[in-house]
Amino acid sequence: MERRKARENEEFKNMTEAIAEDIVPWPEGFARRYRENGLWQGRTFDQRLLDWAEKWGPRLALVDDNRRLTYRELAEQAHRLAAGLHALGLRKGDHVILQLPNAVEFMVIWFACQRIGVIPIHAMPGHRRNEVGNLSRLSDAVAYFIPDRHGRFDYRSLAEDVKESADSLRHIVVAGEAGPGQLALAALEERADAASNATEPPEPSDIALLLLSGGTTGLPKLIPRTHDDYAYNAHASAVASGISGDDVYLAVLPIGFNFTFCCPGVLGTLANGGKVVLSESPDPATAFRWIQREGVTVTSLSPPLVPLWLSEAEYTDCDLSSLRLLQVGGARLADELAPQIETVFNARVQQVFGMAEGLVAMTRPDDPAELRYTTQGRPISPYDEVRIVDEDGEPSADGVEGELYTRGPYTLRGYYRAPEYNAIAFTHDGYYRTGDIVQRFPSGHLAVVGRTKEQINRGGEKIATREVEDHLLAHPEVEGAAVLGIADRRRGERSVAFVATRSGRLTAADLAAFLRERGLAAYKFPDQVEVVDSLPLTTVGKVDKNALRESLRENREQV
Ligand code: OOB
Repeated sequence: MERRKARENEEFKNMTEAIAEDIVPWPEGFARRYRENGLWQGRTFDQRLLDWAEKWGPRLALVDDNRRLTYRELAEQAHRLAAGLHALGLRKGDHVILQLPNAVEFMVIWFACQRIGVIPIHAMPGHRRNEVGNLSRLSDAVAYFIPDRHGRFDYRSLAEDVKESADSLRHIVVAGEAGPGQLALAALEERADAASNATEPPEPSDIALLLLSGGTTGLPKLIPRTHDDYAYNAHASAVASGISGDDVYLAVLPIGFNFTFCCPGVLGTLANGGKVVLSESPDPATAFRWIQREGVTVTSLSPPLVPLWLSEAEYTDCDLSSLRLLQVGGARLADELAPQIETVFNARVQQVFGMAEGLVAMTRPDDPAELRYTTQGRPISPYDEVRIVDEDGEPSADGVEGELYTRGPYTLRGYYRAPEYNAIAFTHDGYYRTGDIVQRFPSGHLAVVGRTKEQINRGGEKIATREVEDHLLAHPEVEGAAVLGIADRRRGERSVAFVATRSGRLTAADLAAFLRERGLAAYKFPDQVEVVDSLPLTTVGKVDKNALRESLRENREQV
């Protein structure tokens, strides 16, 4: 255990760049413009929650399998927990990791943090020791919030494991039954001290949360989002989706995902006095029962769920007639599925092309069918600036595809603690290089046609190929590793690992066991492993991924 801890710490240190500047703010001129034009409203999330509780007190805000909370109850519970967190020693600017399923607790903890300026980091349910450990070390997180068990996985032992190699983690807080040395969330609420009311609240321009980037490097990147910018993201998304107080939003994708949380998702619905229903599973049978029971009007899916929902809809006895808008995003939706969604659900499809880094594009419910079905929408804000460039970074001619660069009122200006990476991820005038290849139509709508970044999009789940390669290379029998994404009917893309080994004895199962031992999230395990004697190189000595891709094609043709 000690050796592993030392190794993981060492590996992390070697890979982390010199930490100079934590956060890159918007230049003053931009910030002033966003404020003067009312985009940034100068309210923190705690102030907003209080406003909502005042306006819509007795209305239902949140519903899950076990609880139904009104706006007033949500505010009261968040405030009580904020006092409990304060009594525990959490202070403004502290980082905490949230890894909870879709349940009311997520929101109570989130708003409790906002009240005292504690910054939540949204981890995904599938993340394991590698991801949570790296996040903790990068952010010096002091607390880690987990369920006891979820989806047959015990998060309490994961937390113990993470704690071994993350020195900053002082508290493991468990929604449910705590393990030895861990704290039960319910007990925390009772600890409340009044002193939290006296602490200095956060500023609207402060960081409210850190989101995880899909990543292109060996290590995770964190995205700072301020109260001002994130509230605007929720607002502009809600306008583009036509959200009102009559809407009922169903969260089926993980709540910590930016799409589900803020586009317009949970926050955009709450900001308008609607009701949010939290489903523990995206399975259509479960979701359809929610739709019928709560009168759901809007939900969001990733593309691989669409065929499952379409086929279940043919047999279901549930009444789905309340549904008016079905959002799909995170990966490219096949053109032929979009019209099917509208026919089968008698609802509008809304394509959403977004990123944790900021920019969100959406088709609008009243766009012509052609645009709704074949594009990924146009930016949600008139202040979003979009540039499409060729390989030299020069503007592409109109309609010609190129890499998408963007900056705007809710798009980051730099990753957290990553000055060296920031130097390449942004242009000198602050545009974020998205790594997405898009085509822009005269209406401003974008179609995502490819990618320059070293990333696999496995049905919405992002995998940095470099990260998986680094883990494979740590295996003593592995001499070379190359991971690439290939087209897959169900997920859009799947991952293939080419592994060079002298012994030739390695199997896919050996490698999966090895990656599990290293604590890598299972969705990053290669879907297919090809053991080879050596990897082909380009003339400059890099692994020739095009040749590998070609060899897969040839193999397939021979079968
Ligand atoms: C969303 O956020 P991330 O951070 O997990 O991933 C962002 C990347 C984009 O840069 C793009 O490569 C891809 O995911 N992407 C899409 C897409 N939506 C996202 N590619 C094609 N078509 C789409 N509709 O995935 C995300 C965040 C907020 C809202 C929606 C999605």
